Amino acid sequence: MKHYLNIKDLKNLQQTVKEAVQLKENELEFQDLGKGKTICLLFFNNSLRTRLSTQKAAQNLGLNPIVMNFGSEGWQLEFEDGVVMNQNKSEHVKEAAQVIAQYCDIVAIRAFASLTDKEKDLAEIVLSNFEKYAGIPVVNMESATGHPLQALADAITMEEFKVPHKPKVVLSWAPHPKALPQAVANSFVEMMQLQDADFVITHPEGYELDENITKNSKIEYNQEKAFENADFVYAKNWSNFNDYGKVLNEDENWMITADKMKLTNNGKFMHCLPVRRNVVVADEVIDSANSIVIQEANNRTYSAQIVLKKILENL
Ligand code: AN0
Ligand code: CP
Repeated sequence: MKHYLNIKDLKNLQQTVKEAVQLKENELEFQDLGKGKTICLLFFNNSLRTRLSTQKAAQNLGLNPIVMNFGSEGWQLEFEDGVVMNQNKSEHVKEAAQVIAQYCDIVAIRAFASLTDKEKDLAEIVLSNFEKYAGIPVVNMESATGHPLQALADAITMEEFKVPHKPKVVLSWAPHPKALPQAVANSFVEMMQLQDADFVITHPEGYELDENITKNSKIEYNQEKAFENADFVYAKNWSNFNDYGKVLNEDENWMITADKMKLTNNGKFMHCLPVRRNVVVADEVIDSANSIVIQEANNRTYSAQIVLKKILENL
């Protein structure tokens, strides 16, 4: 594998999930693979899990990680061609990407959606420019439109908690006071489309995700109906895609509660974290034995590690 920008960059999701579960049993098995090699992790936004688990994954493979909080400590980058750079942007991505590529063998980038400029977000200006100018493998640590390391960790987690029948999996919108990106939901949808499952997306009317991503995935506007017999409930807020970046509905009624979880088939509760308690999910749900959010976060290490392993094997 050259780049990991989208879950579809994996040749075979099911096979990769199995490999990750195996890797987890002996995480230091490939310690020599990354020896003498470096990965730069560039963060244009905050992070807890991605930052720590990707470093851990790199170290498990013998890779040397260099982490930079680009958003707060780097020069502000210009991404447009041919502009007169007499405003607040100090450096063009053309130079920055080429320079960074001299210091490392792989570059991993977190650059959230602006949620103000839909066209630029859909064009993935940060990731695509680094891909164009760096000339080394690029890993997506949550971009404007996707979070494929999270979706792979989610797939690994569902494999570990699998049920003895075709699972019913529900992606449920949940309320949030701030406008959040669609990235996590997008990648979860794309991952579920590669699984043998009864997959349902539920959200208030008007909160449709990008049709180019949801395609013909089932949408059920009645949240309680969607929850019936679910084996996994994956909660996530996202801001409006059509009225781009807007919070149109803070409907508290969409919070994941114990009463709603009672409608499921003893369903497991999942969330990528960070999560706002008693806004997105009630304490009694996230604190219940059916909540697997901590195990899910642990799998971020093995999701990153299997991805970095595949990239290193191809260097
Ligand atoms: C981010 C998001 O919703 O995309 C990151 C999630 C992994 N969440 C927040 O900013 C709270
Ligand atoms: N789930 C996730 O990506 O968490 P962080 O934003 O803390 O990295």
